Amino acid sequence: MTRRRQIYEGKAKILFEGPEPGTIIQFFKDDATAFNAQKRGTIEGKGVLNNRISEYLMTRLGAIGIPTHFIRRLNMREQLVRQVEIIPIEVVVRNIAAGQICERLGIEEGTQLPRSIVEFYYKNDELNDPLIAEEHITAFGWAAPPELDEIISLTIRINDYLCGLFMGVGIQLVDFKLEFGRVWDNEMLRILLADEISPDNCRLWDAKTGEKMDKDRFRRDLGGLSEAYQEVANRFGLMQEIEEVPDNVVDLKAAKSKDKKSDTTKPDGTKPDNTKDES
Ligand code: ADP
Ligand code: AIR
Ligand code: ASP
Repeated sequence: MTRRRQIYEGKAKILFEGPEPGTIIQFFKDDATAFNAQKRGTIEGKGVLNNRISEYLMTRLGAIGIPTHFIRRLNMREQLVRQVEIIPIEVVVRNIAAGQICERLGIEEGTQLPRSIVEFYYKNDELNDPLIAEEHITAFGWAAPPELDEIISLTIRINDYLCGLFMGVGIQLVDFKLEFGRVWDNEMLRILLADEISPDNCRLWDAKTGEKMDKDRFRRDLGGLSEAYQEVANRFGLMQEIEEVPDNVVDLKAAKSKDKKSDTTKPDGTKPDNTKDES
């Protein structure tokens, strides 16, 4: 297999040039970071799970008319997406108080918010992704006013739909982070939902027990990381096909049995002979 050109390596994913102009490949790593990468670790099998969970959620959102960057999943760790110009804003929706809002406003974790709250953070690791107002976004030209209106209206629709989708499988969608980007379509500038939607950027609580099923298990050293991500996939009926893949590709079985075999899938486009490739 030919090696592909790497465009970017982030904390959780690597981006490669895609097969056609205007496309890129997202490779999902097992690396986990928190608190602006001050805390680092790995969650075995996370890349495989997030690739599949994000595919599922983006596809469901696409089906209700949300424009997304997702094209198709290529294999266990990679998906093909449309390349966008990322708008440097992290859009956070909060339904229940958790994380930063509790510290900032002195609200007890788990408090139902009077209504869903949309917040914006400037996507800038050096500045620690500061909370910003809509005014900053338009004044500094990070997004034009009509783009911001579109982002907010898409975000509200995404939240309504995902709350119901998660509740249907016994999970409360506490909060989550979205990223959007621009593409040119027939000389029209459009906004697409980009990046990923997975337990890395959502807070997900079991509706019955309140158990955390997301990256807070890593942030707060709660253990059971792979198991929590697997349970999210399992609730959506996505685990069976993941488990059917040979052990050495996914390493989920090893993670389950606490066997520390490493994942042999390579991010440079080369793969072991027995990798299941669905492209
Ligand atoms: P980070 O950059 O915060 O460390 P990741 O490791 O997840 O995060 O890297 C993925 C990067 O790819 C992010 O910076 C994200 O903004 C960017 N990205 C996501 N989707 C697209 C897309 N469709 N086109 C271009 N860039 C994208
Ligand atoms: N998030 C924000 N920046 C990066 C991520 N992943 C997500 C968190 C959480 C929500 O946004 O995963 O679901 C709110 O995070 P916080 O830290 O602002 O409370
Ligand atoms: N800020 C994000 C988190 O806490 C990711 C990171 O900073 O690395 O999850």
